Amino acid sequence: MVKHTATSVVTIERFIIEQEKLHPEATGELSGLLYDLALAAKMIANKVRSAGLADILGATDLENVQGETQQKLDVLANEIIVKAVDHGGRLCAMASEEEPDIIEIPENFRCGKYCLLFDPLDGSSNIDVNVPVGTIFSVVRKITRGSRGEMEDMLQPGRRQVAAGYVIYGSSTMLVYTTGQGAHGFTLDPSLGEFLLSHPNIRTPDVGRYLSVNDSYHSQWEPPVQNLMNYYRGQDGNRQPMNTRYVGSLVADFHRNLLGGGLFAYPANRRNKHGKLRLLYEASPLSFIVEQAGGAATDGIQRILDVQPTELHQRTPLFIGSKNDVDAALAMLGAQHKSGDSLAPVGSVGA
Ligand code: P6P
Repeated sequence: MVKHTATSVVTIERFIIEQEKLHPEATGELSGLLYDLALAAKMIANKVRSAGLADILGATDLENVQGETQQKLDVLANEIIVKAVDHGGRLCAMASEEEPDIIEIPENFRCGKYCLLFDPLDGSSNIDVNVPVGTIFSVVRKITRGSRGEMEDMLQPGRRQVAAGYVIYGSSTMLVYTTGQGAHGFTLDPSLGEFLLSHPNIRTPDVGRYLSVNDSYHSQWEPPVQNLMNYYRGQDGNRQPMNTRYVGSLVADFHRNLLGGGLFAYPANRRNKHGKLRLLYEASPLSFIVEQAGGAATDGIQRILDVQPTELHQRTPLFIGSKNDVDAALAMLGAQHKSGDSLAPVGSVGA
């Protein structure tokens, strides 16, 4: 494998081609899909950057499957991704946070062997106040017979992913992805319109500096979760206190912690009994990336990548980031689950 450093000028397209060479059996379909996703990211970045100027700020009167008012940029980002990938012949179906059901490939387009699941614009409630937002995507192979994708193809555990990535539209636009050969970051050079390799082989520190959690739910967490957060804050004397950093935009919080070391937690609480974040197109892809960077991710009971999905938009509790800190979550929450005590299982997964 060619070892790249951040100083070599490598476009994402060239990097994808070199990665493809690591798989002699590769047909180039996955590479083509990744190119299309990089193009979609550039198009969404353009819209996000100009959102303050054009009349696309603010909510539409549409509601998405989550019952949330759709931000206009959400709608645009969803359309951009679908139109960028639906005709390339690499996909047999798609699923989006913004659409209730599977997105079929139009009859007049050829179907391929992959399924794409994505959150087109995560954190969209932050759009109007200029807080970084992000796109998250996950790619799995079709496992059912026939040419068109089915729900069974979508409901695969995260360990079956063949690729995962996110785009953060922040002070710069970055795309981070993995195909199982490490996690690699590319920064968009707006003057070239190219994603250039800036963070080859990302490694996340074993011990986190930052704790990203919404403390306003503290009273709604089960006691083991409260104890875990006190541990992270050094209140029980067993750990150097972590600094709290919480943007309220998953991709922004995750990205900072990936590079600097940290733990992002969205536990189940009385308001979100199964957590708030989505398994298939938020927790699973970010878990694939963090494990490729030496980190870990759990729902409090098991590895996120081992969770067997049952519904397209199911939610999951999420503890993700530096390995030692995720191990602490498993030790303190998994024990509660193993003891079978009366508390509701913290990592219980459901719709
Ligand atoms: P809360 C944004 O709405 C989002 O889906 C994630 O991006 C973010 O991490 C989380 O919700 C924030 O949720 O309940 O802390 O506002």
